[in-house]
Amino acid sequence: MTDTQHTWSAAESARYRAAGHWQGVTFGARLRQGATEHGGRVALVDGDRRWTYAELDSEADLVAQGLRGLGIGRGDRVVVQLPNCAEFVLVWFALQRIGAVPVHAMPAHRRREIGHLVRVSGAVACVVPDRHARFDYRELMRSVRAEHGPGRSPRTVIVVGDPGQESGFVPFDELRSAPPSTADAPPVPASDDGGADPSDVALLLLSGGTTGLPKLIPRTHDDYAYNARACAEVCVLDTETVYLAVLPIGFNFAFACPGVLGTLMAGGTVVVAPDPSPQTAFALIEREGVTLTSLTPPLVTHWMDEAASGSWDLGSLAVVQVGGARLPEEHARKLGPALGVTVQQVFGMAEGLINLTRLNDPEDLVCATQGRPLSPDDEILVVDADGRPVPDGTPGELLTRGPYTLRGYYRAEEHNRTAFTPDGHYRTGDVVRRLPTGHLVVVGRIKDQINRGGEKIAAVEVEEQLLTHPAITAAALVGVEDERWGERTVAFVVCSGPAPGAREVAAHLKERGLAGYKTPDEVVEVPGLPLTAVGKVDKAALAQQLLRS
Ligand code: OOB
Repeated sequence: MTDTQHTWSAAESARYRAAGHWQGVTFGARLRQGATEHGGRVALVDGDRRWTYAELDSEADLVAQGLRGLGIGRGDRVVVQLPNCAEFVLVWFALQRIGAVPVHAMPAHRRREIGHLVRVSGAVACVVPDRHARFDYRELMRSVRAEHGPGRSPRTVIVVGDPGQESGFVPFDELRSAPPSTADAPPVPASDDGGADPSDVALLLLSGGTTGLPKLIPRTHDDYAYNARACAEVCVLDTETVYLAVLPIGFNFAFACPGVLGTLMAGGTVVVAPDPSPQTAFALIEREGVTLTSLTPPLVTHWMDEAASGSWDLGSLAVVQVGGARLPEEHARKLGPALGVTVQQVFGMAEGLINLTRLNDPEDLVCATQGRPLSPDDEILVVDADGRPVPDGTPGELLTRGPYTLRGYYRAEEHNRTAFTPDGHYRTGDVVRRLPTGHLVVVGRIKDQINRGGEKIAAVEVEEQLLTHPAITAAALVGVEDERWGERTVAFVVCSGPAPGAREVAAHLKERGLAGYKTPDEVVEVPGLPLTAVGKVDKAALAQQLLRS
């Protein structure tokens, strides 16, 4: 790759290898090993469809052949925007098999986010469903390509289902039936990973972001496999593990903490849930004997309510992980007894660092903290506004560095200058307290991001879009406490004419191509935005104003 890549120093890399964290094996090669070790075991379940490890491996070969036929190869980026379905996993491993790089998009993303991902990553292809949740992804891809002009980028759109008539749109199923090789086109030499190096970028994750649009996070084979394997060890996964993917699989939490990858690396079974409702999930738990799953806090209350109906047998479920946003302590205390499970809090980030409570931690630590770092080599600093370490128990910003935490965002030179300390610590923007046990309590944040039940919203991004409305002359997006979401979004707007209502604002942002979850829950017109002493918008004062009204 020609881009400047910020990565670990040679000394650090040597240390992580010597410690056994980095094992020097690509994901493509790991799948091959899995087929040898666990060949006949069930790896993946989606509805009535099942794949053993051997079948997953040969399916990845087939799809990989089709991808090569489309001219996709080592190092090429491919945006994967699929709901929870087996094809996500199949195409992900097929891309690994040819050394290509999946870019994890979310099903909720729309024209603005996908256009941005395609542009920044330089993606040659996108993988989408035909329709999902009453939304036509082929339309979305048509508008992304139209915006990108004559190059029609991305070149290829792979559609799970019916691709329609558009040129450049190909059905996923066709990839599996690539024509047999001929004398003119000899078979590509068999390879487990298209010649990828374990220190190469294996995938690009999305950051929740605090600036204009999501940043891309490069994760290497070495670092991401360690992430998944170490989480699998903490959760004591083995060949008997059955993991239910309820949250979107593109989300790091559900994919590798330990999620899909950790389960497959342990020889267990991954079951994908088509939606996160407790009814769908509980039926799958009963049918498949699910042992582990992961949730965000807003789902926890729904699950407890449904479990109270007493009509489900959740006996197989042993551990429920909760993360992505702060879990209220009282919910943490109720969840274990309500579902008959061990609860694990997970405070992680796509950038790397994962903290988890351990399965044998005392109840108070499990319920009142967000866990402790995954790796003995995670370096943790809690610092004051001047960057000086604070004593345990005192809140400060969390900085971190370690064997699976990024050292630079992808193609974001300017942002990288401020997102890291000069010695390579990532500034998380989270305010935490560290206990003497090493457990962290998340008490707030300094980044201008709103966490709506685990979905991250960069205030600046929405504010910029609000300003494109003809009547809005100034805007500030503020997160306020909310029973259901933890936080909901309120847009304070200053207007030059009649103020648009929440509905009109929603329609405007949709028209601009913004994902629906970024639409403000409430719009409040104000005569002007209050400023702090240094002239920044005083968001704390705005939040206060709302509490008083
Ligand atoms: C996970 O990843 P992201 O990248 O969507 O969001 C990271 C941010 C953190 O910096 C923090 O602000 C917040 O989400 N967060 C939590 C939390 N878990 C994440 N805040 C309070 N309590 C928690 N338990 O959200 C993520 C990635 C991997 C595993 C779990 C979550």
